[in-house]
Amino acid sequence: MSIDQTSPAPRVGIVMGSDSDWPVMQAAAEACAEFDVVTESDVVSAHRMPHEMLAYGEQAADRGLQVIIAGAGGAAHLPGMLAAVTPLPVIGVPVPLKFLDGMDSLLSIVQMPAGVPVAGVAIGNARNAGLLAVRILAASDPGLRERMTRFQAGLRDAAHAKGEAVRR
Ligand code: RP5
Repeated sequence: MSIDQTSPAPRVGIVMGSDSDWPVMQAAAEACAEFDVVTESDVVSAHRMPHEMLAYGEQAADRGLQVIIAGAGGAAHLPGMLAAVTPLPVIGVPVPLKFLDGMDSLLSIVQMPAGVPVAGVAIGNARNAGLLAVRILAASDPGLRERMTRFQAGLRDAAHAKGEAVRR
């Protein structure tokens, strides 16, 4: 296998419990790509491949990752278990499944014990997870912070424009 030494190392790891989560989770990768933040994506199931999942979390920081985004549906233990073995910030994405509308996943992700934080976004809102990862990186990256500030100005302008449409 040849290694492409020209491609920048990923700063954000995006993992999920199953490939069935990808239609939701790809929005996180797309949000990071809007800011030219390099990501890697993979399936790392807490329940079906627990040893690989622990290895991923244990090695993530040493591999150069700075933030982990973890999505799962149902009994969504992946974000919390990764947070247990990495010092990196972990953002959990509750993926809605056929039953319970993602409430099970949301509660699994946010009800973490004191000392082991996982940041949470709304059910299915992987885009916000990507944007939060960019903000975390931007705290120590002035160029990225400037781009995030411009992005926020765009949101403000869009909201103003919506007001124009209804203002009387
Ligand atoms: C969870 O089980 C996964 O994160 C996924 O949301 C769900 C269903 O997985 P599949 O049966 O589609 O592989 O662990």
